[in-house]
Amino acid sequence: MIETSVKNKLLHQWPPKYDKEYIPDLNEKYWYKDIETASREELDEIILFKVQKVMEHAYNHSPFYQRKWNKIGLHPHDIKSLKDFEQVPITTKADIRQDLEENPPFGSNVCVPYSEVHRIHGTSGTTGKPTVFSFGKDDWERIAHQHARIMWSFGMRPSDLVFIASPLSLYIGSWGALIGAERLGAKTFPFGAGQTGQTEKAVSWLKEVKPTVFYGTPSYSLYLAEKAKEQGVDPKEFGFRIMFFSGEPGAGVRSTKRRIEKTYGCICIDSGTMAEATPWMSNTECEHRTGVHLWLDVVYTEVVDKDTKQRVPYGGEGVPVYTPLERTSQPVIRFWSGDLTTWTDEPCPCGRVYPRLPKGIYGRIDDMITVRGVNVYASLVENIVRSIDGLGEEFRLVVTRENIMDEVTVQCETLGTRADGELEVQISRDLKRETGVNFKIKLLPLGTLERTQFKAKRVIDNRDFRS
Ligand code: 8LE
Repeated sequence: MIETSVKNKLLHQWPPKYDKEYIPDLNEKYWYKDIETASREELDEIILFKVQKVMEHAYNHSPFYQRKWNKIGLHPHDIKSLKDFEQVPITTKADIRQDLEENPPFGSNVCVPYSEVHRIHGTSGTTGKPTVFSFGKDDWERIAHQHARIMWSFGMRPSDLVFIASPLSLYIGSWGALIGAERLGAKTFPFGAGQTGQTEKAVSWLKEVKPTVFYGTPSYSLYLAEKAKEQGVDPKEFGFRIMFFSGEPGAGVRSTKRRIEKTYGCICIDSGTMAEATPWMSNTECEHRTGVHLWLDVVYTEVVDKDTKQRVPYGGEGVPVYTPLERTSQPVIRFWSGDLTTWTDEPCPCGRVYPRLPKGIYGRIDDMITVRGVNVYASLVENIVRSIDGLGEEFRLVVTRENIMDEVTVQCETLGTRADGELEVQISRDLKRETGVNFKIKLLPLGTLERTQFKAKRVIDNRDFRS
């Protein structure tokens, strides 16, 4: 079945109503060819229409945004171009947290009546008050639809069986992957992760059931591979065709991507924005894996300077700021991610109009360590550690301050196949070449560092800033 002229509809209808039964012809490359291969001008026209509508909706239904915008005399009617939109104030996690404190339990930004709330989710963070998310049913269906559409772009089809290997609780990642796969018509296996003994069980289930697609965190996939090998199973035996990831850097780090693809014999797809910006798959690689595409008609993503907050040109480095364009139940407008990336509008062989983050998201502003004036991200070290023969996958960066000098020790595990001295020299030389900084190296036996079944925390900052 072909749905005609979606582009035209998107310029006249908000929130958009999509055909619930539609899927493209099986050998069709695009879900909505007319949008995905539109010109940049046509895409911007759709984005502007949706930006205006979602702002109007927020202004009419969200006391949170009314307060925020009234304070500075901003009205959605003032936004006549995407350039105007760049002046709309940013919304931060702290703003949302404060609102939740003042308006418990759901905050003052839920724009549908309580009776229409369909799903409650939350952040899985361990510090502070968790953030609560309320999704209306229509939003939930639109999220599923957009995720299905994006999954199509990396080659998922209804004949696939998708193994979901991340926690099926508060974490919106697992649910977003699940409902997208269901909407696409694929079979799903919501296995979960995080319980004691679950990974060993995963190995035997995978051998039997043979899912064709995997979803989880990159750290977890490497841990699963380790567990499989311990049981004498080659991870290639699972038969994954596609493995897609969100939640942390890794799938966009060159050497990690290569390791995952080699270990499993699959293609490795990077994806993911933030829970608040759901549909979080709006940043996702296509089958060509040239970096995540920004599906701008789904979530309007801008990359802005971390200090001035002004948009950076293509080629520049900055912080992604997200505006989901179809959310009626809990819209967020220009949501600050705190992540770091670079973007480009150079074409991709897939032919889509969407710009890309060629290196994905490679760091967080608050996780970046500045060592003697040089900015160092865990993912940069990851890229080097995982490209060196003789090292395991796991590593840590431990930062200490001796007198007034910062020292960073890179701890990594050896496979025992090469002499320690030789490895130390290579690690230090490669790190120095990439970063210009001298690191201390500490080699540990395989299996020493703690593994995670979810998102890894690899930077340990032991500096005491009080003295
Ligand atoms: C580099 C996107 C989702 C639902 O999987 C998720 O992890 O959302 P959550 O829990 O709100 O965490 C968002 C943060 O995880 C981002 O700000 C970023 O720091 C990190 N993150 C998520 N996906 C990626 C990522 N970092 N690459 C990714 N693909």
